[in-house]
Amino acid sequence: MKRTLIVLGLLITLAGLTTDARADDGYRLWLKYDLVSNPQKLRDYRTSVRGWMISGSSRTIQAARKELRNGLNGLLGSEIPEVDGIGEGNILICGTYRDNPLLRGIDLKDKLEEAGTEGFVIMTGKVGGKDAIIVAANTDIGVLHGVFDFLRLLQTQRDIGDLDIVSFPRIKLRILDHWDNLNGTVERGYAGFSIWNWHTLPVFIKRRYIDYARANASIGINGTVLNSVNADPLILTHRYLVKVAALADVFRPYGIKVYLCANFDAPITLGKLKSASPLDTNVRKWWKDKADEIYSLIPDFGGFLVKANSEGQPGPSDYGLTQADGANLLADAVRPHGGIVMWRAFVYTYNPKDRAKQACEIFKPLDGKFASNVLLQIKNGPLDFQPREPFSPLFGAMPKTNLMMEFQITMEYLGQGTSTVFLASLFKETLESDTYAKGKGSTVAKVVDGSLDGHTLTGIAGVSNIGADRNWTGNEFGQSSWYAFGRLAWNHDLTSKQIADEWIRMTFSNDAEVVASVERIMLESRENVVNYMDPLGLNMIFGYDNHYGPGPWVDWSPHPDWNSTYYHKADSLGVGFDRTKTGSDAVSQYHPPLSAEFASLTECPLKYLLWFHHVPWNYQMKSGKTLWDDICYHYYAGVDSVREMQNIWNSLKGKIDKQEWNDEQMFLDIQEKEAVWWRNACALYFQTFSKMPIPAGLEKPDKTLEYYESLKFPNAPGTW
Ligand code: BDP
Repeated sequence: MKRTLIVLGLLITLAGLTTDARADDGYRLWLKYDLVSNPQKLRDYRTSVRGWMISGSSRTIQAARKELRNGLNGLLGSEIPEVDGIGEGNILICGTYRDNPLLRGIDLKDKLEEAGTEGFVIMTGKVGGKDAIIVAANTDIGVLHGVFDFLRLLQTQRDIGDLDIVSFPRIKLRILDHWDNLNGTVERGYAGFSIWNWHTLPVFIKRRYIDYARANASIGINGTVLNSVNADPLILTHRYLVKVAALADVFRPYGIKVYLCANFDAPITLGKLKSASPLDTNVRKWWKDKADEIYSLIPDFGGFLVKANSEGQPGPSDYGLTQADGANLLADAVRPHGGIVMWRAFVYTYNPKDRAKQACEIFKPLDGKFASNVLLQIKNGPLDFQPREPFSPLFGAMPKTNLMMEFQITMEYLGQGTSTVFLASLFKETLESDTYAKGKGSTVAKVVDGSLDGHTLTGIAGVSNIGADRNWTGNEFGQSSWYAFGRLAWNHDLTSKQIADEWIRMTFSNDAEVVASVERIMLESRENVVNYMDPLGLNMIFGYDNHYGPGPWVDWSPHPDWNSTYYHKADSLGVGFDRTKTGSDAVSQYHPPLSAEFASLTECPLKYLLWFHHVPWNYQMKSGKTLWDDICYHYYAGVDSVREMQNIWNSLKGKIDKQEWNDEQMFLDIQEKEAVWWRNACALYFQTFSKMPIPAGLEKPDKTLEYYESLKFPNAPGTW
């Protein structure tokens, strides 16, 4: 009896240990490959995939082989053999047309033509008279993308009985921009230090670099900019380039090219030249030599990303030259090697009238002046990654220029690392906006994918939210926005709901209740944060420097356009920025009929009301409420919805991995407190102008405005 008890005790302890050991820390991202939970599906999959084969021997095919082995064995719960023939059938056959003779018996010509260089075909069919599933592509990287997509079908428990998929990217360059500094910190990073360890490179290759490449390849990302836009010129020294080459080598099999942010003054700081002027022949030679050096180390180097004449960065304006002159200087240097330049449109100097107009004023006259290997990289809104902005009017204003999108995945202005916000809704809102550049239907997506103006060099970038935290993004939900960025870059027709559904199934569970509940949290999350931070088109009312928390009162900056008061313009009459003809006239940067719609107080979409109009506090809204009451209700609804997110999450206890559930519960707790902080601080601050009471029935702020104004966060992450 005693022995039985001891054994029992031991078993219980072991079980406890095993459970703990299995607690998920989020490192595996959406590539978990845990056993398929639905028994019927598991049986189907085991019947359809009795074995698998993949042809070719490149490093890319080796990576795909490894992924298949781990993926299938994990998902199907037993070793699925790699075979060398079709045997009795029900084999998964992967490869290029060129490398796999078995595929030549099937008519794949049209499908493969559609798939292009990075896409793939997945179909069920007969090979040698036997049932098979085929993952075919024109290139090895296409095969790898197809393998990831096939595994996704199993991970999300789709039916694989009758597959007929052709998938290809709509946008050519799908890039993550890291704002990582060489000292290991990350500008606006909320998930710990940089994942690049520059000190131990080029020799030490962290497992994480490979997993980074796998994750990106699984969603079709094909480029990475390794360093911050506020670029340290040192990255271009030989010492660092060797390290960059080591990373490029890790990423190459996964179809990911490396790019670097270049500092425009590098010829001065590194080359000891007197000037960095594009007109100076020594400067031109310096960049050409530098490009030659880079390409000798990294033959497939992608090119440069440049922030010039913005927030203290050097640039061509220092020499009285245009942004195009600057971009073309670097473009000339990389052109012989097939490289490109992504030149940022985030350029502004202090403008007392309206900073939101500047990018258009600077760049529109330069349409047609950029070299063919330059892309102009434009932030989604005219200002700066706010929780909500209308799309930048540059999309639709420069038909002769390659225009690329820049989104921010790291949530500098959207609750940073502590909030749960699924950004697909924000990305989709911008991409689906109609510019009317060539009449109705001229969406931003069509500008970016090149179809509107016939461009083939197209691109989309997302400022990364990845850091050294074990789960990559700090808050695990941050992974969903990284995932969404890649999926939309590949196919912007996917809906936010489809993407959320995939991510939840791969990350948490295929259980119907979990999927539906988490989907609700995710799909509403962006609007919730807008409501308690920046309702009705308010923007830029953040804490100074760190951009953490509310700071509508900030009015002391030496840069007047870094003050919140510059943007909300609250006074005794009302609130909001008049961008109509009576104000800055930014509305006229949009095409009709949008310009007229935005300019009209009654027609302007409510979500942009205070972006375009200075509206009286007692203005009667369509809802029947005064503007003041409406603002208050939005702030309060924002807090209520975070509480609702908490309720939904709490209802999932026991249905999601314990550690993942606990972590999110704590993050939601922080978010609820932050939402209340935002609501109270903003309501009290704007009340000093409106002089109107917070509507009856709403809980009153429990602290004073002075209290909120006194809060300081000197060590908040990501501080500049
Ligand atoms: C702002 C960030 C700043 C970046 C800048 C940029 O606060 O850290 O350097 O954007 O995009 O939003 O260059």
